[in-house]
Amino acid sequence: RAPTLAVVGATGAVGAALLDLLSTRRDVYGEIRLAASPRSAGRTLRVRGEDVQVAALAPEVFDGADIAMFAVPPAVAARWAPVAVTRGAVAVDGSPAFRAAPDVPLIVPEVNPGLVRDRPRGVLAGPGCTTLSMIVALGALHERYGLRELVVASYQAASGAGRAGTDTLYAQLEKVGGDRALGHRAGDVRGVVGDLGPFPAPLALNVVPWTGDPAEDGWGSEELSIRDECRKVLGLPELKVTATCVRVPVVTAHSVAVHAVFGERVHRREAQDVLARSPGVVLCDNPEMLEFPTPSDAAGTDPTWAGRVRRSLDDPRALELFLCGDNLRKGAALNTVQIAELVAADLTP
Ligand code: 2RA
Repeated sequence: RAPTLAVVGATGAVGAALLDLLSTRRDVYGEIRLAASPRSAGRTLRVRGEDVQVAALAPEVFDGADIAMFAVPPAVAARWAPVAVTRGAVAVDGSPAFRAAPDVPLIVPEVNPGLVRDRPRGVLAGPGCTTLSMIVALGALHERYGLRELVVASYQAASGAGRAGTDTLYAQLEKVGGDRALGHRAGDVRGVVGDLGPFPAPLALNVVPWTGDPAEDGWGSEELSIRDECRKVLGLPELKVTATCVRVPVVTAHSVAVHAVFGERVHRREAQDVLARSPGVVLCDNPEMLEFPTPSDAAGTDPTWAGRVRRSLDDPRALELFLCGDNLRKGAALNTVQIAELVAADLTP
């Protein structure tokens, strides 16, 4: 019997991407059920070309389900994933709720697919969208050269902060649009954008060197998460990772500038070949023709886009590169769908 899938959080932005992916990828499921908060229950959504009514999230949603996908805030996942497991499903969670738990594997199917079979709590997690914007390309380079150290700066899109982030960016852009007097004096943009939404400073006509919550010693939580997640996914608990997270006025698709140090000498052409041959990565690296990845070209697409590949001038073991990936697709929905497909294959005799 093909596995039964329950999708929890079907009505959010990531949920919409999930349903799109479930409708366009190879169909490995029998029944697909949709569930959401009581506020969104009762709506009808289209999946695999059929209308499916969204049920209110309740324990019975998981009865007979083999796999439960969660695209919900961490508190909801923390409460309901164990319920799904108790009712017999494997829970696949895209939220931060279980990422750091030592008994929950952190899966990126292109990098560590074998770990889906090891699920002591019945829960599998995927990393955050910023890690997912770079880890497929970095995993491929690690396999060839042996990664020793990462120094990264993110350029994170507004949609990473949810619908409130996107709404705030559009509202601010409307307020500053067309005013050529703006952006020349300290504080003039701040004076006109009004509501900052989820951001600590204006995002229109600006960049903001902060995402996540305050952590110790001046670090932001997202910067620490990137370090933890890269270490866990790559199986390198001692990997040196330094991240600086920056929000930019882009709607969708995160970008990351990477300085990666390896255990042996790297070669630009070979590194480009490694990236070009890696499933899930598209090499776009022809700077002479002004061809490189940009977030507006990566939005709405599935792969990690890799470009600006250079061997560091002062260290023959280090590469510089620029990566872009859609934070709602590979950064959230696609990774969850890929994990669930691996589980489906594992459950299907
Ligand atoms: C963001 N929370 O703020 C996301 C990253 N994980 O972009």
